[in-house]
Amino acid sequence: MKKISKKNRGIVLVFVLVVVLAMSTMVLFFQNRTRGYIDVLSASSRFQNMDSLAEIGIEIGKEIIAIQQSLETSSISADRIWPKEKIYEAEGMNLHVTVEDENGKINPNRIFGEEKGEINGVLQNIYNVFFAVTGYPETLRDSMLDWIDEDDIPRQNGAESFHYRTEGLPYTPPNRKFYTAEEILLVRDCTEEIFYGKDEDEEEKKGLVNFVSIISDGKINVNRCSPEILNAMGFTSANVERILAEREGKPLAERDIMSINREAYTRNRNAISFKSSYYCISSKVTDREGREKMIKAYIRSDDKKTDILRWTMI
Ligand SMILES: [Ca+2]
Repeated sequence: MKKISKKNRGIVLVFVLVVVLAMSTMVLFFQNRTRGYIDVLSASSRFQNMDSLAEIGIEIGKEIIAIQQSLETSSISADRIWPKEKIYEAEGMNLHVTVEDENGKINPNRIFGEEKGEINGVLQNIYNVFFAVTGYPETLRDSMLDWIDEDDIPRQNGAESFHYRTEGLPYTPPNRKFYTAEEILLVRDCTEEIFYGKDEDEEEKKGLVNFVSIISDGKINVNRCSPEILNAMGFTSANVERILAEREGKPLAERDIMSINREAYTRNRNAISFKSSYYCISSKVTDREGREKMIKAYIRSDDKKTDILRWTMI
């Protein structure tokens, strides 16, 4: 069991106390009813109680973001490895909180501007080269863009409604931005193995979900993104090594990246940032019987405030 901060431990304890109280009151109230009725009720209350713990997980995630944001700029000893993961145990339930930096990823939604036909060419180029660098299928690369773009004309390696109908699928591309990352699983040639990656123990490929965001502002934070994305921007392997080594000590600023590779930086400048404000918090609760509840919240957080942009319960 990992250490829980005093504040979090307090929250969890108060929460557990409330639930235990509520449950014992219920049991007392219904003690004369049939056993089966009580079982049904306690099972449903168990689910509510899992929901509440999952919501606490989101609050813990927001706290992690705030602490990390201040630590990483003020302390040289800050742990700058992302994503952040915390595991807690309470009353036989397991709470697993993961915080991912959405500005460390490529957002295909942002390749398309607000105006009709408006394209962010710099981001599109990073996206295309990224697929080449990592070896994900070109058909998936183009089909994801066809999924978003408003026309029904397939790209060279893409797929529009005709393809999905021919495959006998009950859906066609919605021609709008991805609403959740998991929606990518519906796109032509996206398998679970591609999306989630293979087993890490076997040191196999990382999943696409680690590189693609659907919520960020389209800027990629060079202080947090993966080496594969830096490669896709045109930084050489030697450049990438230097960036990773330097950003471990302190966040890089524009002048630092300029001194590493001015040409690559200048070409991608419009898609690069040095700070993050978009995050995804996943909070998963597992009970003794192995039942799971998961909440995923997309967050925008800057020095002034933290807002939940979108929230899904799985
Ligand atoms: Ca389309």
